[in-house]
Amino acid sequence: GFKFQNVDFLKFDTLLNEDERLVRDTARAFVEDNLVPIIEDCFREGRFPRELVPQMGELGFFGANLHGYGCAGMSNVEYGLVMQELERGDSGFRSFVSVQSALVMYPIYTFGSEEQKQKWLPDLASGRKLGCFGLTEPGFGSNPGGMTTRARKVGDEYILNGEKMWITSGNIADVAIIWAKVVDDPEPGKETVRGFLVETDRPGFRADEVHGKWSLRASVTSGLSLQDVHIPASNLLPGSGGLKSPLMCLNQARYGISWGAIGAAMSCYDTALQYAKTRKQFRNEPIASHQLIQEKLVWMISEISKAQLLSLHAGRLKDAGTLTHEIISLAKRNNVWMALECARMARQVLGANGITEDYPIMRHMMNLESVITYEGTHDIHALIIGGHITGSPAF
Ligand code: TGC
Ligand code: FAD
Repeated sequence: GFKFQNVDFLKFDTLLNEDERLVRDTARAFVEDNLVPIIEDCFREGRFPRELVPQMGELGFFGANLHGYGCAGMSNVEYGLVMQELERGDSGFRSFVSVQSALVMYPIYTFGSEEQKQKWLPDLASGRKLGCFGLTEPGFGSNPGGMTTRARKVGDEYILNGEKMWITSGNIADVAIIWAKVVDDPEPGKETVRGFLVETDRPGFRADEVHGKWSLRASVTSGLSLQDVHIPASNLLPGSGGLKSPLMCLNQARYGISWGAIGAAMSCYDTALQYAKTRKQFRNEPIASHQLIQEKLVWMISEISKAQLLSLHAGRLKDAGTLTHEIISLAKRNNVWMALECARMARQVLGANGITEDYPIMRHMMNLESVITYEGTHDIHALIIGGHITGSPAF
């Protein structure tokens, strides 16, 4: 592989303030020094590099855009730039941080009681404790509102039953945020989706790792089973209520993914550019001098540049409190798609070398096949945007 050279066609750095550049450069150095040297081995071996967790906690990467409780209190643009750099390393590695931050810490921060926040957030921020987020079920992926997991209130406990599938970090989590329909809530015969803190050592809770993935191999993915899991009533996230609550968590994660995908695309583009400048064919000149190679490189840098502006705009809106979930859908959908196209083009620029683990491209490509599916598939985001602009939901 090649040492990463900054990708900045648009003088994008002039749109960032000093703090934002500092955070980005810190995350970049962390990834170069710690993740890049081991990630190919991790991916091949199907191993999550857990040894990097304490250092990430010290750098403030977990719950980076939350305030207090040991969190770094970064702006949303800074948080996005961290995600970009982590995914420049590996999408699976970034997924781990997305889940810990956007899908575990954010719901505790937003829907939790003061006691729950004090108990969990500092340990999750430091990485002493890890979490997972259980929304998807074997029969309900794009349509989580159909979930069959149920919680029944019995005395001062809830009893949970159900199955969750495709749960990132399921086998390494100390705590699972489980979304379930509470029966007879708010009145007999009705049901409301709510979030629960489920410690993973509770009797009846089981996590089984998914094997045979050709994507996100450096990330743990699990099926969860809950059979008569008793939890104290105080483990309910009291501010949660309705499908809107998990969807609010997804907004945080999808926003981060829009930045992360730029990182994966940058890695592919930078590799292809450096390769094209050195590889010679036909005229004894680098393949970078051929028009068709240039066209691919130009497509990539054009799309990366547009994606940077899109995510930065979304981040500025988020910092101003005016970002909508439809804009997030547009950014997630566009940027993951463009990253996957970049990976496919970059792979071709490298010819046969492109299929090996000597370069990061094929790994990014395989990873991005998950990223374009999770957190709302490419097509589901089209339907979210389409429903918004036409007023006719087409699900
Ligand atoms: P619908 O009737 O449209 O909405 C229910 C209620 O929620 C509101 N709402 C939102 N609120 C906040 N943020 C959003 N993004 C929201 N979208 C909708 C909506 O206004 C409504 O509120 P109210 O007050 O009227 O009740 O619900 P629906 O059942 O028709 O479903 C709509 C749909 C398709 C948008 C949704 O279900 C969806 O997004 N499906 C995709 C599922 C998904 O993304 N799952 C992700 C699982 S987690 C994961 O993949 C982690 S990967 C690891 C990593 O992050 O790296
Ligand atoms: P389906 O919903 O079955 O969709 C299959 C196809 O049908 C897709 O192309 C979809 O776009 C299309 N489709 C569905 N409905 C419609 C429609 N109405 N109109 C047109 N087309 C439609 N979930 C969690 O809760 N927590 C996690 O931590 C988590 N991590 C994940 C990690 C990985 C590696 C992966 C791959 C998934 C993860 N997921 C997680 C699950 C992920 O969110 C779901 O896979 C995703 O929401 C899609 O659901 P599905 O796979 O069941 O596909």
